[in-house]
Amino acid sequence: MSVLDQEFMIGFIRMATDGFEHGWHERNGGNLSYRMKEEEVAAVAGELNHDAPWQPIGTEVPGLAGEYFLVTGSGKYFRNVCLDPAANLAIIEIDESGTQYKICWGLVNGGRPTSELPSHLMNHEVKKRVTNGAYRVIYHCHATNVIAMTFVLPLTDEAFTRELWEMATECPVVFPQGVGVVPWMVPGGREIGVETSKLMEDYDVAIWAHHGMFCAGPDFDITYGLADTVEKSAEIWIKVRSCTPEKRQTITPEDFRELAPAFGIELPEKFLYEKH
Ligand code: 2HA
Ligand code: ZN
Repeated sequence: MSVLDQEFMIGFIRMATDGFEHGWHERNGGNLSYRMKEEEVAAVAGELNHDAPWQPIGTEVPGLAGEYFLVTGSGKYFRNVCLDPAANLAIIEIDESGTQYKICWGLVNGGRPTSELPSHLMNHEVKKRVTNGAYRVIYHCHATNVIAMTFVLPLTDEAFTRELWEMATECPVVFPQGVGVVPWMVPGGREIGVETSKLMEDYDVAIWAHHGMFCAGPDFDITYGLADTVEKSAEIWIKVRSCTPEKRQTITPEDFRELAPAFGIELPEKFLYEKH
């Protein structure tokens, strides 16, 4: 079975297409990466080419030594992924020091892995460690309403988590750890990756002010569903704020405390502060 027929490839392409259709990937915006399972690497081994030169990642991820990732290409459009995966995606291998990568498949018309490779790999390294290898997907999208919120709310984990939770009862169930926020920073480098990956120690969602968000998860469904849930909540928040400066009623800290045991989740008290 060819690389293009593999289940992980089909899931990856579907997620890229869904994200584009949702309006979160204008032009070359956003990027996606998937840490392949050993058996998936073995299944496509005959199509991987190891002749390309090693290239610097721009950061160190020793926890990912020897891993293989399917990633979107830098400057490539999510819109085009489903039409020509081999031109817009790459499978890369990480070297034994965790400082270099090599393109083993894809980008057939040239190119490099996503410009956010340092952030993706640093997030993967944290998530692989804290989930004992369960998490495999890192997704960066330019979700419209989440970006809009970063012009209005204070850029704190507490403010964003609480407002997003209040907008839909399912939200604290879907992301009980809350969300982290990175202030505006230059994208594409190691520094923003360091700040984002620190947040990934605690959260599955990191919001980049005036830019977008990163989501992490074990598979494509859960990671895409997380981004979708956060963005829908942000859309409700923007709609409410567009109607009125103050909510007339909402889900209260007491309501959240009642919800938590009913759903078998723990909601950190730092998000259940009294307002005003
Ligand atoms: O253009 O989204 O953050 C790709 C990006 C950079
Ligand atoms: Zn971006």
